[in-house]
Amino acid sequence: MATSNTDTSNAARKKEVKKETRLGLTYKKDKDFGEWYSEVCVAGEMIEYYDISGCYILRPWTMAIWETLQAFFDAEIKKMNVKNVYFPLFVTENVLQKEKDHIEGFAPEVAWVTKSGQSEMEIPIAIRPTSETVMYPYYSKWIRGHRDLPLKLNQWCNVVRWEFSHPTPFIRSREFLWQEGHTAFATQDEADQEVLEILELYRRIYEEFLAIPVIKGKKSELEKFAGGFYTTSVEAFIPNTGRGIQGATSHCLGQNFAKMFEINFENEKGEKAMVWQNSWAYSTRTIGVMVMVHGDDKGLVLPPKVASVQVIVIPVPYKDADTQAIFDACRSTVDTLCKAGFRAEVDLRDNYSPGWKYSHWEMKGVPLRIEIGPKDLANKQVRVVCRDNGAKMDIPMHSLVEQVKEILSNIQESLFNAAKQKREACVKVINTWDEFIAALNNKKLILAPWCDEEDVEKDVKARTKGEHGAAKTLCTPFDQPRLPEGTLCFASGKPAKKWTYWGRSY
Ligand code: 87F
Repeated sequence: MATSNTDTSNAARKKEVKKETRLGLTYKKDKDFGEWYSEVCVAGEMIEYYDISGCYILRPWTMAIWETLQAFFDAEIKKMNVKNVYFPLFVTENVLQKEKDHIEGFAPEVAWVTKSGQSEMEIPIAIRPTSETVMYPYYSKWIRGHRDLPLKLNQWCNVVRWEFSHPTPFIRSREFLWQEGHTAFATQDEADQEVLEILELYRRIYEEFLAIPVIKGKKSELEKFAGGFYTTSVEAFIPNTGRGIQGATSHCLGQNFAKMFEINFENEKGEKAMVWQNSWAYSTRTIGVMVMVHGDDKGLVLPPKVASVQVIVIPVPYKDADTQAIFDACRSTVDTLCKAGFRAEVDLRDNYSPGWKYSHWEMKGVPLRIEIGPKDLANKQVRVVCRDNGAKMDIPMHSLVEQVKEILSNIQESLFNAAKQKREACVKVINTWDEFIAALNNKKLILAPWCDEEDVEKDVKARTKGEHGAAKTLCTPFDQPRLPEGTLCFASGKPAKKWTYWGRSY
C-alpha cells in the first residue's frame, strides 16, 4: 500500500487510485457460507492464514476485540475475588497421565515436544491442551485447612489441541487463546453458586458485547466434560448452517479431581475433607461466532461495544472544494468524538478514493461512517451511514456527540434483536421422530421432549449419522417450557423428563 507522498503528481496519484479497485467479497453468505466465512475473516483483516494448517495469525483488528472481552471478564472475576496466575505451557507425560480417565479420549490431540536441537529429549514434554493436570498438584500443596479456601485462580493463556477435523479460523484452531478458571471450595453449595455466576458472565459477553443471543443450560451426560460432575454452557446458533455452537462452559467438577490429586483440607471440625472444584473457560471462538452471526455480503459487521474503531471519518473533497478545510473538519470531528470517549479515526489517505474507503471500512465492519464534503461543511453538518442497515442521515455538528452516542447504542441493540429474530425463526418445537428428521433437514434448532437417557442420545446420534454430521443434544435449557403430563420422548417413546435442544453442531 502506498503512503502519502507530497511529491506524487496528481496524475500519478490518480493512476494509483484506479489500480486499487478490487474490493469486495467473491462469495455470498447465503450461497457459500464456508468460503464466505474464510474470505471475510481475511479481507476484514482479522485473520491471516499461516503455513501450519489450523494455525492463524490474529491481527490487531481481532486482538482489540479480544482485549475488550478480556477487560470486561477480568474485572468481573476480580470482583468475585478470583486471582490471576500463570502456570507453565509444558507438562510431563507423568503428570499428564496422572488423571488417565479424562485424558484418554483426548490423548490423540495432545502435541509433544520430543527434540531440542538435533537431540532427542530424555523425557518428552507435552504442550498443555488444558491445565487441570498442570495446576492441581499445586492445589494439593497449597490447600491445607479450611482457611485456605476458597482458592480461586484464573489464567489467560494459549492452549494447543492438535485437531484433525477441518480447521476453521477462531472456531476450530490448533492453538487458541482462552481464560481458564480453576476454583476450589469447602462446600458444594459455594461451587454450585459460582458455576452459575460465571455462566452469567459468559451470557453477558455474548449478549451485551457481541450482540449474540445464547441459551443457558446444562449439558447431557454424554456431552458433559467427562472428568466433571456436571457441565453448564451458553449455546449459540448459526442460522446459515443450521448448527449450534458451544459458546463457553462452566463446569462443576465435584470431588473427582480432588480424589485423584488428593486436594484435601481440614474442616472447621478438625476432620479431613475433600474440596469441591469448578473449572470454566471461554476462548477466541467467541469472535468467530460474532463474525458468522453478524457478517454480510459486504464484509464484517462489528457490534459497537467491541469494535476497535466505532466511527470512521472520511473526507469527500470535490474537485474545486477547499480540501484543507474539509480535512480540518474531519480531524476536529474525530477529536470531538475521541474526547467524548468514542473510538473514532479519520482516513486521510490521498491514494484512495472516497468510494474505495467506504468499501474498505465496510469490509472491516466499522459500525458508523461519517462523510464530510463541501456541502456538509457549508451546512455545519455531517453525513452518517450505519454499517448494519445502510441507513443514512445528516446530523448537525452541534449535536454530534449526543447523536453518535444514540446511534451506536441503537446499532448495538438492533444487531442483537436481528440476530435473536433470525434464531427464533430457526427454533422448531417437535414431538415425534419424523418431525425431528424433517426439522434437522431444514437446519432447525430443535426443541424436543426427551427421556434424558444416554443410550437414547447415542441412538439418535447413530441414526442421524451422515455427511453433515450427526445430531446431538446442545443443552437442556434452564428456562424450561411447561412439559404437559404424559408427554413422550420423541426418540424412545418413553415418558419425557425435560425439553432439550438438539441439532448439528460445530
Ligand atoms: C484435549 C486434549 C487433552 C478438552 C482436551 O472445559 C485434554 C483435553 O481435558 C481436555 N480437550 N478437554 C476438556 C477441558 C475441560 C475444562 N478445562 C478447563 C474446560 C474449562 C477449562
